[in-house]
Amino acid sequence: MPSSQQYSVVPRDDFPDDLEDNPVKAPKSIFASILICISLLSFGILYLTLGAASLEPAIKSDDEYATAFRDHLARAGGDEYLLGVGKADITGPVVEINFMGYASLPQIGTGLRQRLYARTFIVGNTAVPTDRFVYMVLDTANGDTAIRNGILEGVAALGSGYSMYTTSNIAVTGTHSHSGPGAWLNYLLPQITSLGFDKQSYQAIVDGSVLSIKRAHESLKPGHLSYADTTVADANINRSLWAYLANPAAERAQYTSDVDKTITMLRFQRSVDGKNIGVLAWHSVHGTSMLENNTHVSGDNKGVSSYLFEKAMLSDTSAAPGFVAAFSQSSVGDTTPNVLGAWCDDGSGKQCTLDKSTCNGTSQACHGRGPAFQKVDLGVSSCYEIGTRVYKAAKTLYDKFDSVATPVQDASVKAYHTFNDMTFFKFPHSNGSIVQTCPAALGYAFAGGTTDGPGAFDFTQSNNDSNAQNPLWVIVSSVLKAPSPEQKACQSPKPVLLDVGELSTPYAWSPNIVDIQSFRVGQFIMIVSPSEATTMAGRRWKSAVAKAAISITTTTPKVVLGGPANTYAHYVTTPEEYGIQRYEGGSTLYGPNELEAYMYLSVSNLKYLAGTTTAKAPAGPSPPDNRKNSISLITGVVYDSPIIFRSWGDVITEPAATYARGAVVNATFVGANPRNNLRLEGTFLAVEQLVGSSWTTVRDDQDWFLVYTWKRVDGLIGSSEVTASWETESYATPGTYRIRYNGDWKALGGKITPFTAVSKQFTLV
Ligand SMILES: *[C@@H]1O[C@H](CO)[C@@H](O)[C@H](O)[C@H]1NC(C)=O
Ligand SMILES: *[C@@H]1O[C@H](CO)[C@@H](O)[C@H](O)[C@H]1NC(C)=O
Ligand SMILES: *[C@@H]1O[C@H](CO)[C@@H](O)[C@H](O)[C@H]1NC(C)=O
Ligand SMILES: *[C@@H]1O[C@H](CO)[C@@H](O)[C@H](O)[C@H]1NC(C)=O
Ligand SMILES: *[C@@H]1O[C@H](CO)[C@@H](O)[C@H](O)[C@H]1NC(C)=O
Ligand SMILES: CC(=O)N[C@H]1CO[C@H](CO)[C@@H](O)[C@@H]1O
Repeated sequence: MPSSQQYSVVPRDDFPDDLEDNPVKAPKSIFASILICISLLSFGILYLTLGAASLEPAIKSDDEYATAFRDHLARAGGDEYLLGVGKADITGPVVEINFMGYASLPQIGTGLRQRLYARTFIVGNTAVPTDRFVYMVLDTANGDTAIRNGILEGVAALGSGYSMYTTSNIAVTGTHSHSGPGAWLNYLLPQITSLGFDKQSYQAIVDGSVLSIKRAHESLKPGHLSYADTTVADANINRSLWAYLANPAAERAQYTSDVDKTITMLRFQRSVDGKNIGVLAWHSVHGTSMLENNTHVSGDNKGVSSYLFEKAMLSDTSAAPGFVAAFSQSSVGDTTPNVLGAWCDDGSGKQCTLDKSTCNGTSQACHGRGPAFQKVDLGVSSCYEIGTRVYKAAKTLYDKFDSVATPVQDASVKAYHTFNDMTFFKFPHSNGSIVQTCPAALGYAFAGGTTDGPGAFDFTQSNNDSNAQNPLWVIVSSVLKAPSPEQKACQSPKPVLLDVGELSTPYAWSPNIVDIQSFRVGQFIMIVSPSEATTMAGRRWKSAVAKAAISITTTTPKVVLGGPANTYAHYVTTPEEYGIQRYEGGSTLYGPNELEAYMYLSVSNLKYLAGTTTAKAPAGPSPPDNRKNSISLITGVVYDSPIIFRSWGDVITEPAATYARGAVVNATFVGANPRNNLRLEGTFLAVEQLVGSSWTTVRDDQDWFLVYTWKRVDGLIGSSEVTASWETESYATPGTYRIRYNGDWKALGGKITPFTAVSKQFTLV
């Protein structure tokens, strides 16, 4: 069965033509005055017709919708842009590959809870075809140099119609999920726990990302943008309060919270009928709801927020088919979704210490607790809950958007990208002194980890035994060296544990050359950060840009920050937080002046976002491309055989005859390794419902509550089994169902053959 088309997760848009040949060319001033006139008129008519009490009438038909939209548009103003959205599957190998994020050697995939996606938003100037930008949100831990290079090559290969998409205007951000396959990264350090680089894992992300750009491009149509903010009180807390408290009291007093609780939403609305094609939102919360002992692939809490939003839009008259909702990561550095605080799992019943997050002197027993931590389900319930809280706040904002949003205006669509080498990079501090950043280095606090997990890349902690288990670590540890005196002084007061920026054997360990990039549409400015900014670092960075941007925008600038993007440059804290050297300070790679450097680079390059400019930012030095020379100790699939006395397509354990809603329906099949075929844009599992006399797919791999688990039965024979678990939802419809499993087995000679298996039917009451 199942070719990709059958399970296409992104309904193709209904109008594929690009409007480039037919741009809207009305002079702006005339357009604006007409808008104002219509605005006054239509408001009057609307007021008379509907009466003051029902200014936001319930909209029933598409025609009514379009009429209401035109009225709204007339009231709201705002310029017209070329807008497109696209979404595509980037789910890499879901088993036998180490997860990216916690850098925990035992955290190796065993299945799939939710497919991963690239969500792409294109904004263009209607009159100038080259003035565009492409903001991508990937369900991955971060953006990356290898991935970005692959995407740039893939887009170039799409042909001349795509020549306006370049290194300047493509931003690759990650949601910072910690529950997807790794082994796709450009630098050695994050490759260590994944045992190197895996071409399949890399290619899945690149191919899906390129497809999402293609879809976004094909959907380009004139439309309007507007933005609004809301807050979500209970979806994040600060996980490094001790460091945050080192920031000046007067500065902290300007803010009501020690984490950023804001959701900023940018709405994409097409002109033709006023339907919304997507929302791009920024919110700050770590993708660490799924715990370090979870081994099912998912998009973590941001994956849940997008899933719920897109699902709601399927039956919402305001949304066009193919609606894309992305939640881009923002000032994530010191945030955690474990909102009940960090507690000692040692029977003491105490909270971890504020300054060091330890219990009885060590960090091992200290764990953050999510809202549903009592469930002891590897974070699944807490993840769904945090994702739901953000979704609900975002949806509430969306529902009243017309009455609260600010239209984006001024036709300028601008982007720049430049590489900057942070190795002893000298620049003017805002206080007038010349200061510098340093080659990348990680401090001792890095090895201490966080309350969300005993530490990203925490391979040096504890003892020699765990190190000995990692063959790649054994290979590379011999080249470790002490930092140069210059580096030591530069990084002070950070004590250097891993001098990664001064290591290039066998190849670069961490980026010294980082991507500096920003986008602008009208007064809306996007800082694209390679590092995870802490709350206060993000605030300082955004306000420095907002202050400087007044000179280039025609109305008050609105600045957002998205990342980690384009490469993975760990964290950026304020200098005061850096002085405290908690995990985030220990992971601020380029020393105490890193934030100041980012602010300087963002502000000094703002000139490339000026509406009148045609100047391009200099390319800067090239970072190393390690795709070809990366180590890989990851073995491929050798062959599959069915379990003895069984065949492909056999069901080992059938579901029961009847289930009550809320129960878990399990079916176990003779399985094969899912790395044989990732089934991108397709599905491994499907729940089919009997409707009349035919079976209709009602759940597939994109659904949170349908879980795929793969288990090796016998390594020598090559046999395995797959369990489909449908955690039936309270909203599931009673009826007759069955479960389908789509697999692909590999023969000894390498030939891969698809097969399908179907369970017995069962009843859900
Ligand atoms: C997973 O890890 C958490 C701590 O982060 C722990 O409380 C929980 O018991 C673990 N679950 C299992 C099934 O090991
Ligand atoms: C704390 O450490 C001390 C000394 O190592 C030990 O005796 C005590 O049992 C520990 N307490 C808890 C709650 O683990
Ligand atoms: C400016 O700040 C830097 C970094 O904190 C510091 O080293 C320098 O002394 C300061 N210069 C002045 C003039 O205050
Ligand atoms: C690990 O370290 C312990 C002492 O810290 C030592 O006794 C042991 O021999 C070491 N093991 C290996 C494999 O080096
Ligand atoms: C269903 O399958 C999952 C995954 O293998 C397993 O963890 C769970 O215990 C099973 N539940 C039942 C009721 O058999
Ligand atoms: C606003 C907020 O949630 N602050 C939290 C920051 O972290 C400390 C320590 O975990 C909590 O006690 C605060 O409530």
